[in-house]
Amino acid sequence: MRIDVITIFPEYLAPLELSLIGKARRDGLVDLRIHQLRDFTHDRHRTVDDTPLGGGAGMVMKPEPWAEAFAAVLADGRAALGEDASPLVIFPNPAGEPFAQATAQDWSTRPWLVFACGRYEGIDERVYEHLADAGIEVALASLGDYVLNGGEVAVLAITEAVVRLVPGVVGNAASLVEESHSDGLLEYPLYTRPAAWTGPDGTVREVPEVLLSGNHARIAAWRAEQSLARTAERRPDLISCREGAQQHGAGDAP
Ligand code: 6GU
Repeated sequence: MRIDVITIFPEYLAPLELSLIGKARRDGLVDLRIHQLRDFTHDRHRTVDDTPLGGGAGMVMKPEPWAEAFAAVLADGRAALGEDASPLVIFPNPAGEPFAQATAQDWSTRPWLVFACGRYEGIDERVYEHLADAGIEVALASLGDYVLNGGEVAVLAITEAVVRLVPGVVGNAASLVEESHSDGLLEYPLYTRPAAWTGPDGTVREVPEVLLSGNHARIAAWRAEQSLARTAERRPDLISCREGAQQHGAGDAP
């Protein structure tokens, strides 16, 4: 998979050298390239923003550097992946569609993602029109209902969620199956040794007996029940979502 990131703060993306994503890059599973948007300006101050037309607070990102950056990144990617290759261009944006595990699953199968990090109040609307008219698939993605200063932190989160699903990146693929959100529910509680733990306050806390029973059917049933109870408590919205999906025939027999 190839990933390009266009940003005015390349240093913000330094953590993509570390841990699982760093290893995936070194192993050749992900070709991740970071581009400085200011390299596509032509004035002495390397200007990427201007005041909003029509008035208003803050600044808006100018279209010209973005168009030049996309042209360069598209040419570079096509030289590597083939002239017919076309990326999914993702704009992290609090006004985007919610990014969720299903989105991560989808994007992990794409050969080429381009992240475009906006700053200030946003990017001139004509940049989106220009890409769509050029036949390029565009997505606006939001991490949740709050505002960050720019797209960079969202790119860190989205890239981590996507890249760990690329085959070969997580050593034990089974660990991706039972985690939170993989089946639309939150994960069940986890325990390890010791089976009876004496905490610093002297309280002895025991692991639920069923987990020591060796009865795999009972354990699976207990975990399913815990997942459901925990989801109902913390994320009732996910339960109504599942009921909606079932009513709409998602689980129906053929
Ligand atoms: Cl993707 N970007 C920004 N700037 N703020 C956000 C966000 C994204 N998701 C939630 N807040």
